[in-house]
Amino acid sequence: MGQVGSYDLGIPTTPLFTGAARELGASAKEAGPMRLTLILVAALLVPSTADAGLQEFVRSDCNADGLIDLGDAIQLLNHLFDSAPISCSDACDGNDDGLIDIADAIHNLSYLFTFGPAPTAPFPDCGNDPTDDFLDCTSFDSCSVASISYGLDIQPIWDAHCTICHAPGGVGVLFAGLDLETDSYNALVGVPSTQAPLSRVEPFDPNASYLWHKLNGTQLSVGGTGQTMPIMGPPLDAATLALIEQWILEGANP
Ligand code: HEC
Ligand SMILES: [Ca+2]
Ligand SMILES: [Ca+2]
Ligand SMILES: [Ca+2]
Repeated sequence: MGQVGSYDLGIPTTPLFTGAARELGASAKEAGPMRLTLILVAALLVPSTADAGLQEFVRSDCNADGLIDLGDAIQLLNHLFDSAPISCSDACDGNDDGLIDIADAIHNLSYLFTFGPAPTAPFPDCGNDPTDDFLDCTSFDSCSVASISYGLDIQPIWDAHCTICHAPGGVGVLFAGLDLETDSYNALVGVPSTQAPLSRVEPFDPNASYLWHKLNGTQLSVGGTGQTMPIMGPPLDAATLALIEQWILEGANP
């Protein structure tokens, strides 16, 4: 067992097995030959169905942000050449051959830019991997079931703390153009701020959401201006802020 790799174990180098070895390569390099052997043996003993996890994903969305774009190819290349971590290897396997390699980046780019074939299922909706392999998907946030309801959980916060100013005729509408009473969801999500070069709410990204900075007093750090919200009222308590943060992290769903 001193030898390392698939050959001395008498295992044929099927694409599936090569995939497992490549995936394990980065961590095994530091761990040394003995450890690598153990990992390889362990990988062989795991029945291939163990990989059919419950975490749903969208193929080709390698950085799991809910969008298929250039960022996915970049994430993949960073992973291959710089060992950048990925939370869902299955999603990065754009051509679904059980390997994460440069062919997936090419598949992704040719789909985006030259009308190449679309990724196979699960795509474009969330789902499980229909073809078994050694790749893992430990987490994929944009396919997790949202637990926060905008109408039930978030709007009541605005009603209690904000609409005294942010309703038609109020100073928050007059001076910042933000109505949090009438159709507040569509006034926030993906809508540019009137004060800073950010969206008011950017799904999945509190730090790119100007509203989040206005609530935390960090509006100046992102090129914004004015008071911390709510003006005149006490700041929102930690639990309320955490709820708003979670809502944004889950994708700012309606
Ligand atoms: C007492 C009135 C008042 C209250 C209460 C208030 N605001 Fe404001 N809000 C303003 C005014 C006036 C501005 C513009 C001047 C400034 O930013 O200081 C503003 C600006 C904003 C902006 C910037 C909008 C943009 O497009 O850049 C956001 C976001 C905001 N408020 C959110 C809130 C939230 C959320 C609450 C409740 C937690 C709240 N405000 C409570 C008066 C208020
Ligand atoms: Ca993506
Ligand atoms: Ca692949
Ligand atoms: Ca697969």
